[in-house]
Amino acid sequence: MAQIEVCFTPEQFSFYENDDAVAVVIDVFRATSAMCVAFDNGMKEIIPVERVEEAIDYKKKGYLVAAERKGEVVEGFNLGNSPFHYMNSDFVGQTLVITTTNGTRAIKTAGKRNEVVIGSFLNLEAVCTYLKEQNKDVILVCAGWKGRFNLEDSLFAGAVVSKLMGFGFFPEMSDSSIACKHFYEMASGDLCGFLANSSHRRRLGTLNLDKDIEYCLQESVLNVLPILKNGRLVNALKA
Ligand code: 3SL
Repeated sequence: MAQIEVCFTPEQFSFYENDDAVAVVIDVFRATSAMCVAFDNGMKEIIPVERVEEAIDYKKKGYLVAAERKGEVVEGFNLGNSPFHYMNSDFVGQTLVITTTNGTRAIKTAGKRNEVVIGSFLNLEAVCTYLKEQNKDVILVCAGWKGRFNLEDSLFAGAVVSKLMGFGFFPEMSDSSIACKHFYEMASGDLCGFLANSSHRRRLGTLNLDKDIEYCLQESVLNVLPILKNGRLVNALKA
């Protein structure tokens, strides 16, 4: 029977020794949500990089590059991590290079060993449909915040567990997946309210990014499935 586990920070990923599992990388606020929006608006591929210096090198080579630190667009760049930056038909067929505080690090960490799929509330259904079809072990990898647990990524992990069960797929649960499922079931119906006092929600709130928060908490509104292939994310559902 397939197992499902939640890894709460990229720093803990090495403890989850399971090369055959599908790793779903989660950064609800906001990296993986923004990536889903970019693909929904026709982006051809996304190259995640860990360091701002790498992003600068790509920019010098003429690439379209986004960089976020502390929730803000890094000086010298025009694009950051807001889903609203990517609601634009100018991106059709383009390649984006992106670095974010935690999200791109989580992708790079998981991608060294496992198949990587990008998850956010926005593409919840597409992710769960894929996981059910694969019938493999799953590691839900939360980006967290600088090595710490966060609530919104864990909520999404719980949403995946809950939805898979709704699809009639019953993986072997770990304590982490049971806990996250409970979180999600407590919050379901008012995700925004449940997260009212969460650290990242407060952090983004001070930057006047409440509309990003509300946008990122919509469930299954985008039919995209970003997967990592040779260091680049592509939309597996693109016709
Ligand atoms: O940590 C990250 O990768 C970001 O998504 C953080 S923020 O939402 O842009 O603050």
